[in-house]
Amino acid sequence: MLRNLQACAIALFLLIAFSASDAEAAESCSVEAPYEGVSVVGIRFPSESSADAVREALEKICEIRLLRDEIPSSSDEFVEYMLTRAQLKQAQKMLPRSTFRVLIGDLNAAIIHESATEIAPPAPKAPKCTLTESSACLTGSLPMITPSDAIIAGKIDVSFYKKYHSYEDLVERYKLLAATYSPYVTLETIGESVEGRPLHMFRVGNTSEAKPIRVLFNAMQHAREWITTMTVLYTVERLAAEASRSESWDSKVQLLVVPISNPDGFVYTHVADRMWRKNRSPETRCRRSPGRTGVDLNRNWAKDFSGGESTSSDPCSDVFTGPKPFSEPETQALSNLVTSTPGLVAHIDVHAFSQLVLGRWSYSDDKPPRVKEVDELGELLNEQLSSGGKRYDYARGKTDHIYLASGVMPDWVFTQGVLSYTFELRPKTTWEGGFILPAKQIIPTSKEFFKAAATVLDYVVS
Ligand code: 0X9
Ligand code: ZN
Repeated sequence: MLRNLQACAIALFLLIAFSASDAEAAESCSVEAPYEGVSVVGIRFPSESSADAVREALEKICEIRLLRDEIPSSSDEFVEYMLTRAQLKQAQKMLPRSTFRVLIGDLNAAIIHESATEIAPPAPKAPKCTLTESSACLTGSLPMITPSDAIIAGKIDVSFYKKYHSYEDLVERYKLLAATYSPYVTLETIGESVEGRPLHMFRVGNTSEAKPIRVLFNAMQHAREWITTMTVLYTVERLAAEASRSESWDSKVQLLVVPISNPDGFVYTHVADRMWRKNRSPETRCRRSPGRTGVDLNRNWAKDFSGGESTSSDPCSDVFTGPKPFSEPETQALSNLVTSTPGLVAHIDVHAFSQLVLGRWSYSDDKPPRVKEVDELGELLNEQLSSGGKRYDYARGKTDHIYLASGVMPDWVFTQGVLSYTFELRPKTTWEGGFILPAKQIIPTSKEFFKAAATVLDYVVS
């Protein structure tokens, strides 16, 4: 009843606001980088029809842009939009104050602040390292780790993790790590991105087992989720530093880590649009806004491909599935890796944000096979992630914390007999920055992830 009344009130508001807003409607605008004057706003709709009306009114000013694809069926949730100044003004006119909340007042300022929170001293230029010239490379003045110290102390130089890095700096670090911790760590290439960048993979663990157990982590299918790469890289580095001096290193488990699953998208977030999510496939063009062309890699997998949950066949959409399952070289490389890796038993697809461990199916609320095992490990991982003082939650489906999604990686990996999870790292809410996590949180986030990583490795052995 109350909801109906609210819906009527909004409809009335809209009628009045529409006539008053012709001037704004004429104003041309788009929600695009560098996001000057853009806010992130959560709107609670009393009913689906009021949601449609509000969306329509905002679209008159500019194409509406969701922060991420979350159109909840239960209207109790806030749907989060990136709104231009004109759209925000319009929303303020149309909606009762209690139905919307400004979560990030100035997205552009948040992006600037993200990198500025930790000012690292300028690093001396690293010598160019290649995998084959490890010792020559390591004699130069290195900005990052002093390898022998790290090995002896079993510690890592964390200064690298005080800020986010460019693609080139990360690759430099990969090479340095592989050279430093050889033969415990090797760096391989599992394929190429649309734009021809190598898809790097670490193999961590120098096992002499004929049939080792293997675990796979991959990060950054979504380009804007910068924390994910920093976190898995920290984990490789710490595991290598600690395990390379331990007798028990030559164990039964080998860890495979793909730190950047979407390198083109990642580079694009640095040079053009910090909020970019998809890959950079030019194949199926977004005609009305060519800059938004790309495929959501985490909708391009074969399980329930193009199903009804959080997908779109519109190439402009952030959840565009692509033309067919595995149409993208990035998902082809990752899926080939899964099918061609003997002994693979567990997998984590690392994302941000919401502080969640997502087990079970993503595309449906049905219980998956092995549900007891899935939940048992999921809860354990969640406990470890939560041990750093931030609460994570283990989510079992739609009713729990996040929307369902079709065609995602962990669902397909699970069909290959591998226990598979999505992690959504810090922060918990958009209000805390959402995808824009201040750099000073890289190390704490990485530390809690490291604990969860160690737990998976223990779990699969026992
Ligand atoms: O939309 C996605 O692909 C994931 N969220 S993100 O903000 N990192 O983009 C969530 C996938 C949903 N998975 C499950 N419900 N298990
Ligand atoms: Zn993601």
